[in-house]
Amino acid sequence: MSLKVMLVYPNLRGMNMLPPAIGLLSSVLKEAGFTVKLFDTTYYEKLDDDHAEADSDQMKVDKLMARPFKMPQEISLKTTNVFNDFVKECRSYNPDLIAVSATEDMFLLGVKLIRSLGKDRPLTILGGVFATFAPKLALSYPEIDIVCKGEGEVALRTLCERLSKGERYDDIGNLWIARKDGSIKVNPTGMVDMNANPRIDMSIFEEARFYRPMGGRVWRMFPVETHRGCPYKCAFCNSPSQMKMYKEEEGKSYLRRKTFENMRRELLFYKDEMKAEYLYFWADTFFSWKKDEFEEFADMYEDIKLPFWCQTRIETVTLERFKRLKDIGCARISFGLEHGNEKFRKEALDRPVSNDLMVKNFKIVNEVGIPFSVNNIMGFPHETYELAFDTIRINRQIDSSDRNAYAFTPFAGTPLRNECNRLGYTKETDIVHSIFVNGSLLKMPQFPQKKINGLLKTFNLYVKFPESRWPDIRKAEEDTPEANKIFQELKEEYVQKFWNSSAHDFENAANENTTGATISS
Ligand code: B12
Repeated sequence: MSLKVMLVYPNLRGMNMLPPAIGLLSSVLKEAGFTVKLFDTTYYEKLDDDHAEADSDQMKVDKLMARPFKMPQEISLKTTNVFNDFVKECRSYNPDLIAVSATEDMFLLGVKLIRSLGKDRPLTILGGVFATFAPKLALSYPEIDIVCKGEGEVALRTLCERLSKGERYDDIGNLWIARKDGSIKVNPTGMVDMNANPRIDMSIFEEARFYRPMGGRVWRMFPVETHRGCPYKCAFCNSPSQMKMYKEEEGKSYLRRKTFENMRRELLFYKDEMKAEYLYFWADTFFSWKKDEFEEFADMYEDIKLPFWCQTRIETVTLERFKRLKDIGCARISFGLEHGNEKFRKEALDRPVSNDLMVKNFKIVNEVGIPFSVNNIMGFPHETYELAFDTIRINRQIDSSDRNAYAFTPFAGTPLRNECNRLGYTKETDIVHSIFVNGSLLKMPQFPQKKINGLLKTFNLYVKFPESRWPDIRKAEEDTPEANKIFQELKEEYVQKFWNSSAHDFENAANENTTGATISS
């Protein structure tokens, strides 16, 4: 009997893009001859009391951050208890190893799932961004036996090989192992060869996981890997810390890309075998290509002819590049703006770019005609209510098709998390969770949570309505029945004016040229 692994993906409902790590690790394990199954919590109607009936995509629509959409009727939610189901699945499958992939927000749900198995449970391993940046904290939970710091392809396969042969596994690179005496065996961190990886295993996911809303429609959509790493240094993001970690521990740059041959093989698989309607290039900064690489990518992609989404920094925009990007199928793009005050953005967030350049480059994207959304963050340490209005003001100068504002979240391993610890807003041992439900997590005297959450709620109204309406919008910031009534009225007016009008006709036209998603099984 081959070794059996239960991959676990604790996830929130409505967080629909499928996790590349799960698909990749499944392929790696199957290629080595192991048996793999997935337990994925995405389509549970209710997870636990922390998440209630939270649906992240629907929340975006409610806050005017994304267009309303209808998931195909065939996608039905599971109304059973997620913990009972997990116990049942584990009892019948009887795995030798439980392997959880989690972001920080989802870690505690993963812990609860393992806890539901009781004391007599299989060996467990945790990987992903939280495991990478808080390995000690993760191992302080008795539910976690092993943590994978950094990339897991080689580490997980080696662990399974050793387990299947009954050999010791406490010397495997990237793994941190909890010992019975409470100490931790730490092994050095190493990088994998991206080009030696197999293609992502799609057969492990249920069919419903292939559908995701984008621009008000639901598409059959798949994630594509081009690069790993990001050349920028944003203080709220984990990616710069990942670059730093590998530089310090391995002396190498984490910023790498797949060969174009490998990318093409993956693209053709999605197009021909998975019948993709849309692709999702998840690289942090799509334009972190070296000189002439984008042109090479564009030539390779040209005949794939599938619409795609990507994200990049506004500094990387040029008219010539973006015309080519549109020509080859870019149907939507996201940019992080994050904060509208130039000085604050540079000093507190380590994003040195001028407002003038941003506004100028956003105009280029409009000129080319690629619909785009702009990501903003509110509630940074040291930020104030007044400073947050600079973010609203700059968004008013940008003709984006959509925009969003999220609460700053102090993720472990980021420079701003260290600042939050220093200021006493967070402790080393805090784990961020329920961010979609709770909004801002920081209790800051100069910018109280209520004020941050009020601005997040009304952000799109402030950006799109004339300033003469701001006194009404201010009333809607509160969380009282009267304020919520005003908010609902303003929201209806917003939908009428800005979503039901002919604004961004090019986007509607682009959508009409494609077939909408349907589910066949
Ligand atoms: C694609 C992506 C998504 C996808 C898929 C998410 C997922 N869980 O995989 C979607 C769109 C759903 C998404 C959503 C969100 N994301 Co996101 N996302 C990314 C992105 C751009 C790439 C991740 C990725 O797929 N990489 C490719 C795979 C192959 O690598 P990997 O996931 O790192 O996995 C490797 C290792 O970590 C390890 N590993 C992973 N799992 C396991 C498990 C085991 C057992 C082992 C041994 C190893 C292992 O091996 C893998 C292969 O080397 C990263 C940024 C980045 N560059 O990492 C942000 C990132 C992960 N996202 C982030 C955030 C904040 C979010 C959201 C909260 C955003 C939001 N406000 O909506 C949600 C949370 C979703 C959730 N439920 O987990 C943060 C996480 C911060 C944190 N510390 O938790 C990141 C790091 C970006 C950032 N700004 O810093 N995201």
